[in-house]
Amino acid sequence: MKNKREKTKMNNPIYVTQPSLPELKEFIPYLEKIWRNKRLTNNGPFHQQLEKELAGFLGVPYVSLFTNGTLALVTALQVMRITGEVITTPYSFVATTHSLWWNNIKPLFVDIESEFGNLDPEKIEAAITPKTTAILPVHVYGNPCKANHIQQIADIYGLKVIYDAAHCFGIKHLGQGICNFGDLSILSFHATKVFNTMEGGAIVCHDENTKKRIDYLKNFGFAGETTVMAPGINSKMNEMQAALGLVQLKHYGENISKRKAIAETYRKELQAIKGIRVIPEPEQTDSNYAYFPIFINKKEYGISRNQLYEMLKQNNIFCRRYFYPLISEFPMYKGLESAKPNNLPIATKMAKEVICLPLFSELSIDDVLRIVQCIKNYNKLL
Ligand code: T4K
Repeated sequence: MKNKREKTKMNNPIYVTQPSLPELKEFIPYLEKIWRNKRLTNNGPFHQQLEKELAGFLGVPYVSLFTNGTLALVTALQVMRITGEVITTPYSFVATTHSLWWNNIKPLFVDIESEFGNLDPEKIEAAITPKTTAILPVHVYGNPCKANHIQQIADIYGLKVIYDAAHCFGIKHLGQGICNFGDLSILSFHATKVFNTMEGGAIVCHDENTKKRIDYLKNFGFAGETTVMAPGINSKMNEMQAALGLVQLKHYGENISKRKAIAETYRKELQAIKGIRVIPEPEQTDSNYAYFPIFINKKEYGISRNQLYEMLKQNNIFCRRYFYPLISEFPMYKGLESAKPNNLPIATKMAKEVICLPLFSELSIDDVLRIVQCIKNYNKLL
């Protein structure tokens, strides 16, 4: 018989994620420095240091920090002067398409491929119209898009490519930082991401002039004390966020190792369960193990995704159905021709089958096995 304490531990609530934080005492000296020099925001010393350190760490030329990933996306579209219509995926967090809405751009939803859930390059060309100016793909769950194929299409049609790389912190693909693909990439440093500054984000670009333009646009459009070059917005990262980022960066490697061990345990334990599909590990990629999505085939598994989701909840395991509903199903987009489910059969199916399992660096392997056991218990075929 388990004692009371062990039983309570067995039933601890487990959430889909939990932010990694350094020990408070490591952060305090940074706060003391901010208090001493009274530089709180507007490209302060920690902000400048983090931009440099991140560029080195991510293996990219330039990083511009933002207050969050959504404003980085909205600004990235303005940096490239994107207008008219943009090809994008419905299988993402709603901020991807909202960034188009905020720029008065019409989204053209294109279906995804079924292996990783990324925009399917084979379907892009058919969706291009004379008003199309860009492609906005997402490396969903941190699995790389077919970037070379997407670039080929963009080059033929003269389109810009802006990657929503919100899930991609630290990922290397084909021997380089993943944010080197396309014209621009955006990152998110939200609390739920593998690297967090509580809220935060960035645009990665390839040249100094573009970085200048980004930095003007995130600071009201100011290009000097009295010159305003465009109606920019205020989306600057502050010094506390930047300082936290500097401390977080020191612990990134150890956090990723723990995530990797968790992901490997899930992969090993779940592979034999009928009706559960796990995304394969992408080739030539150093992953960040940001998410662990599984896909439930009701017929083979025995119960539906929603039933499993509810049953896990009853066991105090709080998963998320990223990304259900599809963005194209939300009221502000569902009237669009490209949002019709028959245009998006694979995305519709994946959104119906997905559950993201808990994955964060402090999740114990015991808890992972508890989650796996629940999933096994509900499989009528076991
Ligand atoms: N593009 C993509 C592809 C994205 O996925 C996102 C954001 C963006 C763009 C926009 O980037 P940001 O503007 O956010 O930088 C979360 C996040 O809010 C969102 O950042 C993220 N994607 C999305 C996939 O997930 P929710 O609504 O699921 O978060 P929430 O608050 O329910 O948190 C999930 C669980 O995490 C909670 O059950 C408990 C835990 N949690 C959460 C927070 C915020 C904590 O333990 N502590 C916390 O502080 O959207």
